[in-house]
Amino acid sequence: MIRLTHAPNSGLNGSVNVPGDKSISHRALMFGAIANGTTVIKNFLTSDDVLHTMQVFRDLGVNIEQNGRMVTVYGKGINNFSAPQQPLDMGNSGTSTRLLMGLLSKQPFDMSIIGDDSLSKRPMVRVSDPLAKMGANIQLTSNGTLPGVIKTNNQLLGITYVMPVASAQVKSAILLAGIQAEGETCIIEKNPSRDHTERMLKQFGGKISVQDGIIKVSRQLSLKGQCINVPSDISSAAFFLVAGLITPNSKLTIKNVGINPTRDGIIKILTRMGAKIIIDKLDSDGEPVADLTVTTQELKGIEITAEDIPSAVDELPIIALAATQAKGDTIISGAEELRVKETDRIATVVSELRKVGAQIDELPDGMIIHGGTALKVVNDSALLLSHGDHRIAMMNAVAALITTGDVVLEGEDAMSVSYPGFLEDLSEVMK
Ligand code: SPQ
Repeated sequence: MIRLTHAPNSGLNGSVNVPGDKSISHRALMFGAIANGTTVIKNFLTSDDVLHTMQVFRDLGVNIEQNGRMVTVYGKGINNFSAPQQPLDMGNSGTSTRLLMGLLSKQPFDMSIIGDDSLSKRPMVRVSDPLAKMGANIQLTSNGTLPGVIKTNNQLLGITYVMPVASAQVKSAILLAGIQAEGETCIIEKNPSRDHTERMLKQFGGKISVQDGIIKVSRQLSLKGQCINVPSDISSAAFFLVAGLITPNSKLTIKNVGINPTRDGIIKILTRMGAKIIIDKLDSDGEPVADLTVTTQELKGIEITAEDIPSAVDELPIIALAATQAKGDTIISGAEELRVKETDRIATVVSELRKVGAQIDELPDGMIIHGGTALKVVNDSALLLSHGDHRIAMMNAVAALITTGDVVLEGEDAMSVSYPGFLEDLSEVMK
């Protein structure tokens, strides 16, 4: 439990290097492990989720060296893993679980998979079902959740799969099985989700075709180790973008942020809300990157609908906080996926922001945020909860910056899932 800090009258100022991208760090480990030869990953995110993926590969016999944010993976090729001696522990990480179900769906031994309480409530059938159609055998609980077992399997067949929900994790699981399958695997996406897996497969020398929402891969087992520069995580940068916009007298630059067009919904949404974000593009050899600068600005309420969601899905909690400070109402719809994240993020955003006076109505698939509310604790002090969810913990810390009255946060440890050191970085820009 910690007491959260209010922003000083001089605002938030300076520049921030947020840590490496979580989605890309997971994938760099995965491709590094199944490639032949050495992969060097720079600006690797050393957060709890990604360290769980790293431990899984060590349990499978892959040699991985870590020196701070530099990681070296000695790839074995996909057919040379060793049977793990204990269950593969995914911790809190949906990305590890779902992508690894696909990647490990054709191995000559059984693997038990477990996760923490939150992960053990999240839906996994969305991945095990299409993988079963390809020939995989993944056993889950009767609720379709972890714990599970990825059973021994020696054959996968390509499928054509129309994505029922926009999900990079489902898409990536099928692609990672598809590169081991006989025949072609074809995925049809109506609303594009983040494409880091597709980009990284190419970077490792793989073949993939992506056109008009149709993604095709076939069997390819000779990927080559690479050097991967991980950009800073736009989902972590989002907290500073919003903090800089809503805290009086602020000017913040967030350095070297990944601005992949399938991830940059936060920039587009805040721009539609009236924010001027200076985007200074930088040279890069992989994913596009830029320095982003914001100053305190007036925002206006907007409508955020289903097609906006995939590229900003993890940023909706902090966008909801920004909307409490905008002029007019913000309506978020088509965001029912938020209900199956680390927490039900519609319920947890509404419950926590209401404690500091925000006016929010909960909808089945989103929320209506009534803007222009000066945040203040409702009684003498507010006890905000992270509910064990990193993004809710950080949203609470940013809300506290502009809240009148004492704000205490329970469960701040959750931040280490994606951003260890968040509170330290925040206090640096308050000096
Ligand atoms: O890994 P996890 O727990 O699912 O993490 C979250 C997050 O907030 O960091 C979601 F709760 O990010 C997902 C994201 O929501 C990471 C991800 C990826 O790396 O492929 C894709 C998104 O999930 P989905 O279900 O839309 O595919």
